[in-house]
Amino acid sequence: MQKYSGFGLFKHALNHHENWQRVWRNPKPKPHYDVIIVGGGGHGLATAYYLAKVHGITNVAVLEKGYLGGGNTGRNTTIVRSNYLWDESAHLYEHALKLWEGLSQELNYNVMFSQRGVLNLGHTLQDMRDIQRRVSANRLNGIDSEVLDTQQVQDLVPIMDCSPNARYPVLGSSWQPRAGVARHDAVAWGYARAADALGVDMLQQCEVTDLLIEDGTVTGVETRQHGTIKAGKVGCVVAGNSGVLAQMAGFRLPIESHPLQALVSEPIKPVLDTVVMSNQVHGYISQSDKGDLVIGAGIDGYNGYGQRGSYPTIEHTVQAIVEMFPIFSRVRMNRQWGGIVDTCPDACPIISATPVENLFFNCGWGTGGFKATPGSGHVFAEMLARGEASELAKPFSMFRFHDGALIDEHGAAGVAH
Ligand code: FAD
Ligand code: PYC
Repeated sequence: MQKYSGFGLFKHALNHHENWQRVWRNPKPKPHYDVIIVGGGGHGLATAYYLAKVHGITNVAVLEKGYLGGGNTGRNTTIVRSNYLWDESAHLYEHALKLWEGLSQELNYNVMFSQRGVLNLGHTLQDMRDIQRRVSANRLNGIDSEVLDTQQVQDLVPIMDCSPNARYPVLGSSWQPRAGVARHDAVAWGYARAADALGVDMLQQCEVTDLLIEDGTVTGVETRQHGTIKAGKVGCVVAGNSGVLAQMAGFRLPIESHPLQALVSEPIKPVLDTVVMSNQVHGYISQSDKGDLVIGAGIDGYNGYGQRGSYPTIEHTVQAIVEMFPIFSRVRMNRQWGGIVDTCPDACPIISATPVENLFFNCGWGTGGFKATPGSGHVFAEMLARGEASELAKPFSMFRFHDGALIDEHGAAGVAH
Protein backbone atom coordinates (compact mmCIF):
# COMPACT_ATOMS: atom_id res chain seq x y z
CA MET A 1 0.00 0.00 0.00
CA GLN A 2 1.27 3.48 -0.85
CA LYS A 3 2.15 5.61 2.21
CA TYR A 4 1.71 9.41 2.31
CA SER A 5 3.00 12.02 4.72
CA GLY A 6 0.37 14.53 5.91
CA PHE A 7 1.42 16.91 3.12
CA GLY A 8 1.57 14.07 0.55
CA LEU A 9 -1.95 13.02 1.46
CA PHE A 10 -3.19 16.59 1.06
CA LYS A 11 -1.44 16.94 -2.32
CA HIS A 12 -2.82 13.59 -3.49
CA ALA A 13 -6.33 14.58 -2.43
CA LEU A 14 -6.07 17.69 -4.59
CA ASN A 15 -4.53 16.24 -7.72
CA HIS A 16 -5.44 12.57 -7.99
CA HIS A 17 -8.18 13.36 -10.50
CA GLU A 18 -5.56 14.62 -12.96
CA ASN A 19 -3.89 12.93 -15.91
CA TRP A 20 -6.50 10.27 -16.43
CA GLN A 21 -6.23 8.54 -19.76
CA ARG A 22 -9.03 9.58 -22.14
CA VAL A 23 -11.48 6.77 -22.75
CA TRP A 24 -12.15 8.05 -26.27
CA ARG A 25 -10.44 10.68 -28.40
CA ASN A 26 -11.72 14.20 -28.84
CA PRO A 27 -11.01 14.56 -32.58
CA LYS A 28 -11.50 17.50 -34.94
CA PRO A 29 -14.32 16.74 -37.38
CA LYS A 30 -13.24 15.54 -40.82
CA PRO A 31 -14.84 17.31 -43.80
CA HIS A 32 -16.42 14.04 -44.98
CA TYR A 33 -17.50 10.75 -43.45
CA ASP A 34 -18.90 7.62 -45.09
CA VAL A 35 -21.56 7.54 -42.38
CA ILE A 36 -22.70 10.16 -39.90
CA ILE A 37 -24.76 9.01 -36.94
CA VAL A 38 -26.75 11.84 -35.37
CA GLY A 39 -27.27 11.13 -31.67
CA GLY A 40 -24.74 9.79 -29.18
CA GLY A 41 -27.09 7.72 -27.05
CA GLY A 42 -26.73 3.98 -26.61
CA HIS A 43 -28.43 3.21 -29.93
CA GLY A 44 -26.28 5.62 -31.96
CA LEU A 45 -23.08 4.44 -30.29
CA ALA A 46 -23.98 0.76 -30.72
CA THR A 47 -24.73 1.45 -34.39
CA ALA A 48 -21.31 3.04 -34.86
CA TYR A 49 -19.60 0.16 -33.08
CA TYR A 50 -21.27 -2.56 -35.19
CA LEU A 51 -20.69 -0.55 -38.39
CA ALA A 52 -16.97 -0.65 -37.66
CA LYS A 53 -16.78 -4.10 -36.08
CA VAL A 54 -19.13 -6.14 -38.25
CA HIS A 55 -19.09 -4.22 -41.54
CA GLY A 56 -15.57 -2.76 -41.53
CA ILE A 57 -16.93 0.78 -42.08
CA THR A 58 -14.75 2.96 -39.88
CA ASN A 59 -14.92 6.39 -41.53
CA VAL A 60 -17.84 7.14 -39.22
CA ALA A 61 -18.71 10.00 -36.87
CA VAL A 62 -21.23 10.13 -34.05
CA LEU A 63 -22.52 13.70 -33.61
CA GLU A 64 -23.96 14.42 -30.18
CA LYS A 65 -25.36 17.81 -29.23
CA GLY A 66 -24.66 17.28 -25.51
CA TYR A 67 -22.55 14.53 -23.97
CA LEU A 68 -22.54 10.83 -24.83
CA GLY A 69 -25.33 8.99 -23.03
CA GLY A 70 -26.82 12.24 -21.69
CA GLY A 71 -30.22 11.65 -23.30
CA ASN A 72 -32.60 8.81 -22.43
CA THR A 73 -29.72 6.35 -22.28
CA GLY A 74 -28.39 7.86 -19.06
CA ARG A 75 -31.87 8.62 -17.69
CA ASN A 76 -33.69 5.31 -17.90
CA THR A 77 -34.45 2.71 -15.27
CA THR A 78 -32.41 0.04 -17.08
CA ILE A 79 -34.95 -2.77 -17.36
CA VAL A 80 -33.97 -5.37 -19.95
CA ARG A 81 -36.38 -8.10 -21.07
CA SER A 82 -37.66 -9.66 -24.28
CA ASN A 83 -41.17 -10.86 -23.37
CA TYR A 84 -43.05 -8.99 -26.10
CA LEU A 85 -46.28 -10.35 -27.59
CA TRP A 86 -45.88 -10.35 -31.36
CA ASP A 87 -43.30 -12.40 -33.23
CA GLU A 88 -41.73 -9.36 -34.91
CA SER A 89 -40.90 -7.58 -31.67
CA ALA A 90 -40.19 -10.72 -29.65
CA HIS A 91 -37.54 -11.70 -32.21
CA LEU A 92 -35.97 -8.23 -32.19
CA TYR A 93 -35.85 -7.90 -28.39
CA GLU A 94 -34.65 -11.48 -27.96
CA HIS A 95 -31.85 -10.74 -30.47
CA ALA A 96 -30.92 -7.83 -28.20
CA LEU A 97 -31.13 -9.95 -25.04
CA LYS A 98 -28.75 -12.53 -26.53
CA LEU A 99 -26.30 -9.72 -27.32
CA TRP A 100 -26.69 -8.38 -23.75
CA GLU A 101 -25.64 -11.78 -22.45
CA GLY A 102 -22.20 -11.41 -24.04
CA LEU A 103 -21.88 -7.63 -24.02
CA SER A 104 -19.40 -7.09 -21.20
CA GLN A 105 -17.04 -9.58 -22.87
CA GLU A 106 -17.67 -8.15 -26.35
CA LEU A 107 -16.80 -4.61 -25.23
CA ASN A 108 -14.29 -5.62 -22.56
CA TYR A 109 -16.24 -3.25 -20.32
CA ASN A 110 -18.44 -4.24 -17.42
CA VAL A 111 -21.96 -3.12 -18.26
CA MET A 112 -23.16 -4.79 -15.04
CA PHE A 113 -25.85 -6.81 -16.77
CA SER A 114 -27.69 -8.53 -13.94
CA GLN A 115 -30.20 -11.21 -14.95
CA ARG A 116 -32.29 -10.99 -11.80
CA GLY A 117 -35.62 -11.62 -13.54
CA VAL A 118 -38.59 -9.38 -14.23
CA LEU A 119 -42.16 -9.80 -12.97
CA ASN A 120 -45.11 -8.19 -14.78
CA LEU A 121 -47.94 -8.42 -12.26
CA GLY A 122 -51.57 -9.23 -12.99
CA HIS A 123 -54.31 -7.75 -10.80
CA THR A 124 -57.48 -8.63 -12.71
CA LEU A 125 -58.78 -11.67 -14.55
CA GLN A 126 -58.24 -9.88 -17.84
CA ASP A 127 -54.64 -9.09 -16.82
CA MET A 128 -54.09 -12.78 -16.18
CA ARG A 129 -55.60 -13.77 -19.53
CA ASP A 130 -53.31 -11.29 -21.28
CA ILE A 131 -50.33 -12.61 -19.33
CA GLN A 132 -51.20 -16.21 -20.22
CA ARG A 133 -51.44 -15.27 -23.89
CA ARG A 134 -48.17 -13.35 -23.91
CA VAL A 135 -46.29 -16.07 -22.02
CA SER A 136 -47.58 -18.71 -24.46
CA ALA A 137 -46.52 -16.56 -27.41
CA ASN A 138 -43.08 -16.08 -25.83
CA ARG A 139 -42.61 -19.78 -25.28
CA LEU A 140 -43.54 -20.52 -28.89
CA ASN A 141 -40.73 -18.13 -29.80
CA GLY A 142 -38.25 -19.92 -27.53
CA ILE A 143 -38.20 -17.09 -24.99
CA ASP A 144 -38.03 -18.04 -21.30
CA SER A 145 -41.36 -16.97 -19.85
CA GLU A 146 -43.60 -18.37 -17.15
CA VAL A 147 -46.95 -17.67 -15.50
CA LEU A 148 -46.70 -17.49 -11.70
CA ASP A 149 -49.56 -17.67 -9.23
CA THR A 150 -49.90 -15.41 -6.19
CA GLN A 151 -47.94 -17.69 -3.87
CA GLN A 152 -45.06 -18.04 -6.33
CA VAL A 153 -44.91 -14.24 -6.61
CA GLN A 154 -44.93 -13.90 -2.83
CA ASP A 155 -42.12 -16.46 -2.55
CA LEU A 156 -40.02 -14.47 -5.01
CA VAL A 157 -40.80 -11.10 -3.40
CA PRO A 158 -41.58 -11.64 0.27
CA ILE A 159 -41.76 -7.89 1.01
CA MET A 160 -44.59 -7.25 -1.45
CA ASP A 161 -48.18 -7.06 -0.23
CA CYS A 162 -49.79 -10.05 -1.95
CA SER A 163 -52.69 -10.32 0.49
CA PRO A 164 -56.23 -10.64 -0.88
CA ASN A 165 -57.10 -7.47 1.04
CA ALA A 166 -54.79 -5.30 -1.05
CA ARG A 167 -56.64 -2.66 -3.05
CA TYR A 168 -55.34 -4.33 -6.24
CA PRO A 169 -54.69 -7.94 -5.17
CA VAL A 170 -51.87 -9.72 -6.99
CA LEU A 171 -53.50 -12.58 -8.90
CA GLY A 172 -50.26 -13.70 -10.50
CA SER A 173 -47.54 -12.54 -12.82
CA SER A 174 -45.48 -13.21 -15.88
CA TRP A 175 -41.87 -14.02 -15.03
CA GLN A 176 -38.84 -13.85 -17.30
CA PRO A 177 -35.81 -15.20 -15.42
CA ARG A 178 -33.23 -14.09 -18.04
CA ALA A 179 -34.46 -10.50 -17.90
CA GLY A 180 -32.91 -7.95 -15.54
CA VAL A 181 -31.09 -4.66 -15.38
CA ALA A 182 -27.77 -3.17 -16.55
CA ARG A 183 -25.72 -0.09 -15.80
CA HIS A 184 -27.04 2.37 -18.39
CA ASP A 185 -24.15 4.84 -18.72
CA ALA A 186 -21.61 2.01 -18.78
CA VAL A 187 -23.37 0.80 -21.91
CA ALA A 188 -22.81 4.17 -23.59
CA TRP A 189 -19.20 4.37 -22.38
CA GLY A 190 -18.44 0.77 -23.36
CA TYR A 191 -19.75 1.19 -26.91
CA ALA A 192 -18.08 4.60 -27.24
CA ARG A 193 -14.69 3.30 -26.14
CA ALA A 194 -14.90 0.25 -28.39
CA ALA A 195 -16.06 2.29 -31.40
CA ASP A 196 -13.31 4.85 -30.82
CA ALA A 197 -10.72 2.09 -30.74
CA LEU A 198 -11.94 1.00 -34.19
CA GLY A 199 -11.50 4.55 -35.56
CA VAL A 200 -14.97 6.08 -35.13
CA ASP A 201 -14.94 9.81 -34.30
CA MET A 202 -17.09 10.82 -31.34
CA LEU A 203 -18.00 14.52 -31.67
CA GLN A 204 -19.63 15.81 -28.50
CA GLN A 205 -21.27 19.21 -28.23
CA CYS A 206 -21.91 19.05 -31.94
CA GLU A 207 -25.54 19.81 -32.68
CA VAL A 208 -27.05 19.05 -36.07
CA THR A 209 -29.11 22.07 -37.09
CA ASP A 210 -29.98 20.98 -40.62
CA LEU A 211 -29.79 18.05 -43.00
CA LEU A 212 -28.27 18.82 -46.40
CA ILE A 213 -30.36 17.33 -49.19
CA GLU A 214 -29.61 17.61 -52.92
CA ASP A 215 -31.97 16.14 -55.54
CA GLY A 216 -33.69 13.99 -52.92
CA THR A 217 -30.43 12.57 -51.52
CA VAL A 218 -28.82 13.48 -48.22
CA THR A 219 -25.27 14.75 -48.64
CA GLY A 220 -24.34 15.82 -45.13
CA VAL A 221 -25.34 17.85 -42.12
CA GLU A 222 -25.07 21.41 -40.93
CA THR A 223 -23.82 21.72 -37.36
CA ARG A 224 -23.99 24.59 -34.90
CA GLN A 225 -20.36 24.29 -33.79
CA HIS A 226 -18.47 23.02 -36.85
CA GLY A 227 -20.45 24.13 -39.91
CA THR A 228 -20.96 21.68 -42.75
CA ILE A 229 -19.87 18.05 -42.51
CA LYS A 230 -20.47 15.95 -45.62
CA ALA A 231 -21.54 12.32 -45.52
CA GLY A 232 -22.36 9.42 -47.81
CA LYS A 233 -25.13 8.26 -45.50
CA VAL A 234 -26.80 9.72 -42.42
CA GLY A 235 -28.49 7.74 -39.64
CA CYS A 236 -30.66 9.71 -37.19
CA VAL A 237 -30.91 8.14 -33.73
CA VAL A 238 -32.15 11.06 -31.67
CA ALA A 239 -35.09 9.56 -29.68
CA GLY A 240 -37.30 12.43 -28.43
CA ASN A 241 -35.89 14.80 -31.06
CA SER A 242 -36.77 12.56 -34.01
CA GLY A 243 -39.67 14.78 -35.09
CA VAL A 244 -37.32 17.76 -35.18
CA LEU A 245 -34.81 15.94 -37.42
CA ALA A 246 -37.61 14.62 -39.65
CA GLN A 247 -38.84 18.18 -40.10
CA MET A 248 -35.34 19.16 -41.26
CA ALA A 249 -35.62 16.40 -43.88
CA GLY A 250 -39.07 17.57 -44.98
CA PHE A 251 -41.30 14.73 -43.77
CA ARG A 252 -43.37 13.94 -40.66
CA LEU A 253 -43.08 10.94 -38.40
CA PRO A 254 -46.01 9.42 -36.48
CA ILE A 255 -44.18 10.14 -33.23
CA GLU A 256 -45.13 12.11 -30.14
CA SER A 257 -42.48 13.27 -27.69
CA HIS A 258 -43.42 13.01 -24.01
CA PRO A 259 -41.61 13.39 -20.72
CA LEU A 260 -41.01 10.14 -18.85
CA GLN A 261 -39.83 10.40 -15.26
CA ALA A 262 -37.84 8.26 -12.87
CA LEU A 263 -37.04 8.54 -9.19
CA VAL A 264 -34.42 7.06 -6.90
CA SER A 265 -34.65 6.79 -3.14
CA GLU A 266 -32.02 7.06 -0.49
CA PRO A 267 -29.95 3.86 -0.39
CA ILE A 268 -31.27 1.13 1.89
CA LYS A 269 -30.12 -2.39 2.72
CA PRO A 270 -30.70 -5.03 0.00
CA VAL A 271 -34.37 -6.07 0.18
CA LEU A 272 -35.43 -6.53 -3.43
CA ASP A 273 -33.44 -8.81 -5.72
CA THR A 274 -35.69 -8.80 -8.77
CA VAL A 275 -37.65 -6.28 -10.87
CA VAL A 276 -41.37 -5.76 -10.22
CA MET A 277 -43.61 -4.04 -12.74
CA SER A 278 -47.34 -3.39 -12.49
CA ASN A 279 -49.20 -1.81 -15.36
CA GLN A 280 -52.45 -1.85 -13.42
CA VAL A 281 -51.35 -0.19 -10.18
CA HIS A 282 -48.99 1.73 -12.40
CA GLY A 283 -45.52 1.66 -10.99
CA TYR A 284 -42.36 -0.41 -11.25
CA ILE A 285 -39.36 -0.85 -9.02
CA SER A 286 -35.94 -2.45 -8.66
CA GLN A 287 -33.06 -1.95 -6.27
CA SER A 288 -29.67 -0.84 -7.54
CA ASP A 289 -26.40 -2.33 -6.35
CA LYS A 290 -25.90 0.87 -4.33
CA GLY A 291 -29.18 0.21 -2.49
CA ASP A 292 -31.34 2.95 -4.08
CA LEU A 293 -34.84 2.00 -5.07
CA VAL A 294 -35.19 2.79 -8.78
CA ILE A 295 -38.79 3.73 -9.51
CA GLY A 296 -40.91 4.81 -12.44
CA ALA A 297 -44.36 4.70 -13.98
CA GLY A 298 -46.01 6.06 -17.12
CA ILE A 299 -45.36 9.07 -19.32
CA ASP A 300 -46.55 12.56 -18.48
CA GLY A 301 -49.62 12.94 -20.70
CA TYR A 302 -48.64 16.13 -22.50
CA ASN A 303 -46.15 16.59 -25.34
CA GLY A 304 -42.90 18.24 -24.34
CA TYR A 305 -39.17 18.52 -24.85
CA GLY A 306 -38.20 19.37 -21.27
CA GLN A 307 -36.12 16.71 -19.52
CA ARG A 308 -38.31 16.96 -16.44
CA GLY A 309 -41.88 16.13 -15.52
CA SER A 310 -44.90 17.16 -13.51
CA TYR A 311 -45.61 16.61 -9.79
CA PRO A 312 -48.92 14.69 -10.20
CA THR A 313 -47.03 11.90 -11.98
CA ILE A 314 -44.48 11.70 -9.16
CA GLU A 315 -47.25 11.55 -6.57
CA HIS A 316 -49.15 8.89 -8.51
CA THR A 317 -46.01 6.79 -8.96
CA VAL A 318 -45.00 6.87 -5.31
CA GLN A 319 -48.59 6.07 -4.32
CA ALA A 320 -48.52 2.96 -6.53
CA ILE A 321 -45.23 1.79 -5.05
CA VAL A 322 -46.46 2.19 -1.47
CA GLU A 323 -49.68 0.41 -2.43
CA MET A 324 -47.63 -2.63 -3.49
CA PHE A 325 -44.85 -2.23 -0.92
CA PRO A 326 -46.19 -0.69 2.31
CA ILE A 327 -42.72 -1.44 3.76
CA PHE A 328 -41.35 1.47 1.66
CA SER A 329 -43.80 4.04 2.99
CA ARG A 330 -41.13 5.87 4.98
CA VAL A 331 -38.28 5.65 2.49
CA ARG A 332 -37.27 9.09 1.27
CA MET A 333 -36.80 9.94 -2.38
CA ASN A 334 -33.42 11.39 -3.24
CA ARG A 335 -33.68 12.47 -6.86
CA GLN A 336 -36.12 12.73 -9.74
CA TRP A 337 -35.56 13.47 -13.42
CA GLY A 338 -37.14 13.07 -16.82
CA GLY A 339 -36.23 12.06 -20.35
CA ILE A 340 -38.01 12.75 -23.64
CA VAL A 341 -39.48 9.58 -25.05
CA ASP A 342 -40.49 9.18 -28.68
CA THR A 343 -43.73 7.22 -28.71
CA CYS A 344 -45.26 5.57 -31.80
CA PRO A 345 -48.98 4.78 -32.16
CA ASP A 346 -48.29 1.01 -31.96
CA ALA A 347 -45.65 1.22 -29.20
CA CYS A 348 -43.03 -0.18 -31.58
CA PRO A 349 -39.90 1.41 -33.01
CA ILE A 350 -39.13 2.73 -36.46
CA ILE A 351 -35.96 1.32 -38.06
CA SER A 352 -36.24 2.55 -41.57
CA ALA A 353 -35.21 4.06 -44.85
CA THR A 354 -36.96 7.38 -45.47
CA PRO A 355 -38.31 9.31 -48.46
CA VAL A 356 -34.80 10.87 -48.69
CA GLU A 357 -32.13 8.69 -50.33
CA ASN A 358 -29.33 7.57 -47.97
CA LEU A 359 -31.10 8.99 -44.93
CA PHE A 360 -32.22 6.48 -42.31
CA PHE A 361 -34.06 6.80 -39.01
CA ASN A 362 -33.92 4.62 -35.90
CA CYS A 363 -36.43 5.95 -33.38
CA GLY A 364 -39.83 5.49 -31.75
CA TRP A 365 -38.48 3.24 -28.99
CA GLY A 366 -40.50 5.31 -26.58
CA THR A 367 -40.45 4.07 -23.02
CA GLY A 368 -38.72 0.78 -23.84
CA GLY A 369 -35.60 1.18 -25.95
CA PHE A 370 -32.85 0.66 -23.41
CA LYS A 371 -33.36 -3.10 -23.47
CA ALA A 372 -33.01 -3.03 -27.25
CA THR A 373 -29.74 -1.07 -27.38
CA PRO A 374 -27.39 -3.80 -28.68
CA GLY A 375 -29.99 -5.31 -31.03
CA SER A 376 -31.05 -1.93 -32.35
CA GLY A 377 -27.46 -0.92 -33.07
CA HIS A 378 -26.75 -4.27 -34.67
CA VAL A 379 -29.67 -4.19 -37.14
CA PHE A 380 -29.36 -0.46 -37.85
CA ALA A 381 -25.66 -0.86 -38.68
CA GLU A 382 -26.64 -3.53 -41.19
CA MET A 383 -29.24 -1.21 -42.70
CA LEU A 384 -26.70 1.61 -43.06
CA ALA A 385 -24.03 -0.72 -44.45
CA ARG A 386 -26.20 -2.57 -46.98
CA GLY A 387 -28.81 0.10 -47.65
CA GLU A 388 -31.62 -2.33 -46.84
CA ALA A 389 -33.31 -3.83 -43.82
CA SER A 390 -32.38 -7.18 -42.32
CA GLU A 391 -35.18 -9.69 -41.73
CA LEU A 392 -35.38 -8.57 -38.09
CA ALA A 393 -35.70 -4.89 -38.98
CA LYS A 394 -38.04 -5.19 -41.99
CA PRO A 395 -41.35 -5.10 -40.04
CA PHE A 396 -40.30 -1.82 -38.38
CA SER A 397 -40.26 0.33 -41.51
CA MET A 398 -41.92 3.73 -41.13
CA PHE A 399 -44.05 2.83 -44.13
CA ARG A 400 -46.08 0.41 -41.96
CA PHE A 401 -48.13 3.43 -40.92
CA HIS A 402 -49.05 3.82 -44.57
CA ASP A 403 -49.67 0.13 -45.25
CA GLY A 404 -51.46 -0.54 -41.94
CA ALA A 405 -49.15 -3.38 -40.83
CA LEU A 406 -48.92 -2.12 -37.25
CA ILE A 407 -47.48 -4.26 -34.45
CA ASP A 408 -49.43 -3.32 -31.34
CA GLU A 409 -47.22 -3.82 -28.29
CA HIS A 410 -49.02 -1.53 -25.85
CA GLY A 411 -49.79 -4.51 -23.63
CA ALA A 412 -46.15 -5.55 -23.39
CA ALA A 413 -44.72 -2.05 -23.20
CA GLY A 414 -44.68 -2.30 -19.43
CA VAL A 415 -45.22 1.43 -19.09
CA ALA A 416 -48.51 3.01 -20.06
CA HIS A 417 -48.45 5.47 -22.95
P1 FAD B 1 -30.96 8.81 -26.40
O1 FAD B 1 -30.16 8.15 -25.36
O2 FAD B 1 -31.97 9.81 -25.96
O3 FAD B 1 -29.94 9.45 -27.41
C1 FAD B 1 -30.33 10.39 -28.40
C2 FAD B 1 -29.27 11.44 -28.41
O4 FAD B 1 -29.50 12.30 -29.53
C3 FAD B 1 -29.29 12.34 -27.19
O5 FAD B 1 -28.07 12.17 -26.47
C4 FAD B 1 -29.49 13.73 -27.73
O6 FAD B 1 -28.75 14.71 -27.04
C5 FAD B 1 -29.00 13.57 -29.17
N1 FAD B 1 -29.56 14.56 -30.09
C6 FAD B 1 -30.84 14.97 -30.21
N2 FAD B 1 -30.95 15.90 -31.16
C7 FAD B 1 -29.71 16.09 -31.67
C8 FAD B 1 -29.18 16.94 -32.68
N3 FAD B 1 -29.96 17.79 -33.37
N4 FAD B 1 -27.84 16.87 -32.94
C9 FAD B 1 -27.03 16.01 -32.25
N5 FAD B 1 -27.50 15.21 -31.28
C10 FAD B 1 -28.81 15.24 -31.00
N6 FAD B 1 -36.19 1.53 -21.74
C11 FAD B 1 -36.08 0.23 -21.31
O7 FAD B 1 -35.91 -0.66 -22.13
N7 FAD B 1 -36.12 -0.08 -19.99
C12 FAD B 1 -36.34 0.86 -19.04
O8 FAD B 1 -36.36 0.55 -17.85
C13 FAD B 1 -36.53 2.20 -19.45
N8 FAD B 1 -36.79 3.16 -18.55
C14 FAD B 1 -36.89 4.45 -18.92
C15 FAD B 1 -37.07 5.42 -17.94
C16 FAD B 1 -37.04 6.76 -18.28
C17 FAD B 1 -37.22 7.80 -17.20
C18 FAD B 1 -36.84 7.14 -19.64
C19 FAD B 1 -36.80 8.59 -20.02
C20 FAD B 1 -36.70 6.17 -20.64
C21 FAD B 1 -36.73 4.81 -20.29
N9 FAD B 1 -36.54 3.81 -21.24
C22 FAD B 1 -36.42 2.50 -20.85
C23 FAD B 1 -36.44 4.15 -22.67
C24 FAD B 1 -34.98 4.22 -23.10
O9 FAD B 1 -34.26 5.04 -22.22
C25 FAD B 1 -34.85 4.78 -24.52
O10 FAD B 1 -35.74 4.13 -25.39
C26 FAD B 1 -33.43 4.56 -25.05
O11 FAD B 1 -32.47 4.92 -24.10
C27 FAD B 1 -33.25 5.37 -26.31
O12 FAD B 1 -31.88 5.36 -26.64
P2 FAD B 1 -31.35 6.30 -27.81
O13 FAD B 1 -29.91 6.08 -27.93
O14 FAD B 1 -32.21 6.06 -29.01
O15 FAD B 1 -31.74 7.75 -27.33
O1 PYC C 1 -39.85 -1.28 -21.26
O2 PYC C 1 -39.59 -2.63 -19.57
C1 PYC C 1 -39.72 -1.51 -20.05
C2 PYC C 1 -39.67 -0.37 -19.16
C3 PYC C 1 -39.62 -0.39 -17.83
C4 PYC C 1 -39.59 0.89 -17.42
C5 PYC C 1 -39.60 1.70 -18.47
N1 PYC C 1 -39.65 0.91 -19.55
